[in-house]
Amino acid sequence: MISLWLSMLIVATIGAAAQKPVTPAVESLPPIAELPDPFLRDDGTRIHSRGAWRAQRKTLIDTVIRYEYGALPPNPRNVIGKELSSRKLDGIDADERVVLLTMGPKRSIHTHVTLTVPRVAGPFPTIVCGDYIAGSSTWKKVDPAVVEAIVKRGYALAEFDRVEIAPDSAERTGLYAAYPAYDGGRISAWAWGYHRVIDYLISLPNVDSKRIIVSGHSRGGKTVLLAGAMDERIALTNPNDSGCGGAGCFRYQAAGSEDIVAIVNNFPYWFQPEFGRFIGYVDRLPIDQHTVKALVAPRALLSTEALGDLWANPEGTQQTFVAAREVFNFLGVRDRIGIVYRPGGHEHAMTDWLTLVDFADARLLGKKSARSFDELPFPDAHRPFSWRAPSG
Ligand code: GTR
Repeated sequence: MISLWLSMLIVATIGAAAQKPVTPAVESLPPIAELPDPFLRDDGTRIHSRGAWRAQRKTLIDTVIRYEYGALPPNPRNVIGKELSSRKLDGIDADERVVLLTMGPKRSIHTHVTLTVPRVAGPFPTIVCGDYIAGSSTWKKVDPAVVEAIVKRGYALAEFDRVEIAPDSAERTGLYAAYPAYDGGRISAWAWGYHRVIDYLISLPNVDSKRIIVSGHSRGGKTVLLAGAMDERIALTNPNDSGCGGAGCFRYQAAGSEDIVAIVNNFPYWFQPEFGRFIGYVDRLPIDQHTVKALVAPRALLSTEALGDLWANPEGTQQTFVAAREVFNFLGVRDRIGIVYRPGGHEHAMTDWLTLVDFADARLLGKKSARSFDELPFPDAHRPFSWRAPSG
């Protein structure tokens, strides 16, 4: 009898441990109809001084990680780069080096980095993009015309393959094989990949370690938003058409846009394993995507968006911009958050890259610019939040 009772207890305990509920009872979380107030502490009081933001940001990071994406693996502090090839590019005044990075336990995780650097004296602000996926017809190397434009403006470009870090599927290869107990989603795993590529880049003399820029498209844009939110070495974060789970909004869903049901049904493995519990309960999310944007402050954030990309919720993305700007405002860096819409659909277009370089010139290099980076295409009358930055 005792042994039966004991074995039942063991089974129950193992079962509970295996389930590890991250979001135990979504139904019991308080509903928050509007975009949650990022200045509100867990104890119900609001922060009032800029000095309190650091601790508040830390709490918000924990909340975002816990409820939405899942934790990033630890920093292995062992990234090594091995040059595989080096050449002068045809017709562009730049050198291209392909470097194999290895990292993690037994250095079993790898990614290839293609680094394009102008042939003049550096160091250069460097744009990191993880969207160059070997063998993919969709996720290709940045177009040579774009590379040329970036290099001519005095920037270096480091492209890597995020899928070598972790597969875009539920398969447990790459980072997931190296850390068998790891259960964060792919967006976290890929963001970790960005951080490891940056570990390598900042060791290079011709990379300006104070001006690291991350840029990515769509699911790659969701990834850079999280990467930039979590890593203060990143000076400028640029999600492009990143939509649901990126710069978009869960609570403000314009017609035709991707919602939590669609994204969790199609890509459950992008998020922490229990994120799907919020289906039907997005008002119980303690955060929304403006919170993730706010974590980037006081560093720079530019979202580049397309008016015709309805699936990516351009209107909801404006709402998260307006809400996150309250935090940038509060910290005295209102112009470090930007949003730029172009006509057209879902792509990482030349004009998006040029907008990024214009914004970087102005906000990272202090160059004079006549361009504004906050022209809002949608009426700003009905904001889905009533709070404002504390007056301090
Ligand atoms: C879509 C997905 C989007 C976006 C896109 C992409 O299928 O619904 O969230 O990430 O893929 O990455 O191109």
